[in-house]
Amino acid sequence: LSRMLASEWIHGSKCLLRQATPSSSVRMLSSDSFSTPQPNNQETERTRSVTSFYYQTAIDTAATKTSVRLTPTTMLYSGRSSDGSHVLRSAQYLHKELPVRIAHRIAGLRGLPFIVGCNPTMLAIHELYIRAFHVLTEFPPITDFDIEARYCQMLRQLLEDHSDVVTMLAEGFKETKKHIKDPHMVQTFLDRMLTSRLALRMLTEHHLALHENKPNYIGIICVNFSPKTLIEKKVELAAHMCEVKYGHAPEVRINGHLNASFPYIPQPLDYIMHEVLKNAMRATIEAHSDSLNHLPPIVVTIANNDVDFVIRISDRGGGIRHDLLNRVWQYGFTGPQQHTQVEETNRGIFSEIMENRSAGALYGYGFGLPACRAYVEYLGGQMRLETMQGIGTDVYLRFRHIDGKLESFRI
Ligand code: ADP
Ligand code: K
Ligand code: MG
Repeated sequence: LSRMLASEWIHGSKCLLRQATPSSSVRMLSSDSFSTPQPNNQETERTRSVTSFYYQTAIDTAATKTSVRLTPTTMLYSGRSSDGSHVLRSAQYLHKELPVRIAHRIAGLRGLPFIVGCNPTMLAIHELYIRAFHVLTEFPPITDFDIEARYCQMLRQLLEDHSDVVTMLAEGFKETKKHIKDPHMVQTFLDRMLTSRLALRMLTEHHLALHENKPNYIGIICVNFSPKTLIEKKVELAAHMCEVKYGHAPEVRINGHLNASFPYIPQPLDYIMHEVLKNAMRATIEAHSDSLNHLPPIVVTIANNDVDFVIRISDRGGGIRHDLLNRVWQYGFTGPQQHTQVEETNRGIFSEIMENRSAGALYGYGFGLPACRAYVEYLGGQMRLETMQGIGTDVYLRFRHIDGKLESFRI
């Protein structure tokens, strides 16, 4: 119900809304903490339009403010105090900052072409953001630890409510693809949306993590982060997914600066490594479908220095064709599937539906490469891809140190 209300704040048109209300409303309602009674009389209608007007203005005002971005070192050094005052300060910063960033996202959503913005999934995302703006701005000033604890509770709920947003964006754009004339618009919108969401989640999770006393961590910053350990963990997960789908997975060898360790934020790297490894594994399997028992290994090399650290993922998955090389960086582009022996069994309409669903986990939305590049660049780094057609692909991920010789990124 409250999704309907908020959707109306977006477009102010009930008939449009009725058509557009998605069947997935259950998902939205499950975490609804402030549903509104059915508006069935004039009184409620009036209240509703007043509320709607108020939030629209509040959002517009917030959207004109610039966000205050922090360096990880600031987060690191403001992350300690014996009386816990740093926790209150951190919450006060978020209390001011989050609505501004959410308002920027809402402005971005509002700037989408009408036909895209009307898509039910896009409307649902729009509404999640308006609702987040509402809860965040309604929250009283954080003056003591009790209020701060309630604030954390609310943040946890928001993180949970927004956990599907990337999948929803992928679905929303897939559904509206045929109406989009300007692919550049999608690229810019999604780059901003995804990196801003990453930043919002990092800030929020950092604050929540300040309450935990996890060894070697200050908030979300690991003080002795080891790339090798993270890579090993991600290899295990990707190999498992690959085995579930194909019955086989290539071996992954890690070399280079295996003992490197330094302060870093593992969370975004976790996502990026996962996507790149999945791509390398899929390519390896598909290029060697006739010799699944002798798959060439994927080699991951780590190189660390006092400015940045580099991770190279080399596969022998046959490379990327010239005509696809630019398209692989487009959101929503997913390469043609080479049929493997494993997949060719059991075809038929039903098994194809099932397969697509499970495939979504390993690949399929075409978000992996572009999202990774947007994240890497947000983190002050670079993502490059070198491919040798007929042989394989090298992906280079370069990440700026947070305490290195050169200035770090800001979150
Ligand atoms: P998805 O994996 O969902 O298709 P991505 O953006 O991760 O989306 O990748 C887009 C396409 O780029 C893949 O479908 C595949 O065709 C191609 N690709 C990506 N990485 C590799 C690789 N290492 N080797 C060969 N092709 C690749
Ligand atoms: K892609
Ligand atoms: Mg992928």
